[in-house]
Amino acid sequence: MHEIRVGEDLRGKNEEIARENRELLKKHGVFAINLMSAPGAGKTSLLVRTIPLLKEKFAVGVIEGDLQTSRDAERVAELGVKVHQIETGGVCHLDASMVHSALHAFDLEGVDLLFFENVGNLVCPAEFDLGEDRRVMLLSITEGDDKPKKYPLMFMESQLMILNKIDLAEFVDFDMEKAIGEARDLNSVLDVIRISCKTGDGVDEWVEWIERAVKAGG
Ligand SMILES: Nc1nc2c(ncn2[C@@H]2O[C@H](COP(=O)(O)OP(=O)(O)O)[C@@H](O)[C@H]2O)c(=O)[nH]1
Ligand SMILES: [Mg+2]
Repeated sequence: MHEIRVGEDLRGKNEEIARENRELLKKHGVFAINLMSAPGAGKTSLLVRTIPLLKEKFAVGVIEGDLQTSRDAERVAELGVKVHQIETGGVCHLDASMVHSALHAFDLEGVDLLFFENVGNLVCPAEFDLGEDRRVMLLSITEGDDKPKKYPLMFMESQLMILNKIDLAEFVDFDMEKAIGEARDLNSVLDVIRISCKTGDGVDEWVEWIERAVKAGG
């Protein structure tokens, strides 16, 4: 009973700070995308592929969430965009207060498109609003086509599912139609884009999705 109450308090507090983040981002004209997936699905690879294309159109910033190490932040910083690292020290997701501190460390006037690379985990990140405008989840086809049913919240809470690593399709038994069908049973308006961060297939479609989302606003 006690544990449940603590959980609810934490979540209520998170909602409050997420609202503040959303207002802060709006005030500075920043559009924010929260990228979520299991570890290794390709979040950093997607950013590395996409940022050079986006840099022509947007002032891009990235908040990198990692359990430990700043390796991803270093990979992204090499692309010449603003990066802020959050090391969660073992916490399995980013939360609104971590992002709040990071937003204050950023010069938001110099940013108009901000990505949050969440900690690799298909469960906890979906429970924490960070104040983002869109939620995007990656499912790599090496993870199995049964994931939507096993981790429903992540699929319900996202606006876009990216099916990544499609270059490996001939080597893995991943039924794309089944995975998409089961994800849309959970979320009938979920957009889907098939991508390979290795070959670049589908990356243009993803950039167009971002442009449409930014135009539509938060
Ligand atoms: N074959 C293939 N490998 C990929 C693709 N995207 C990412 N990877 C590899 O998957 C591993 C994990 O990628 P990473 O971007 O670090 O995943 P993250 O943990 O979600 O940030 C790396 O070895 C990448 O090179 C892809 O589209 N195809
Ligand atoms: Mg990463």
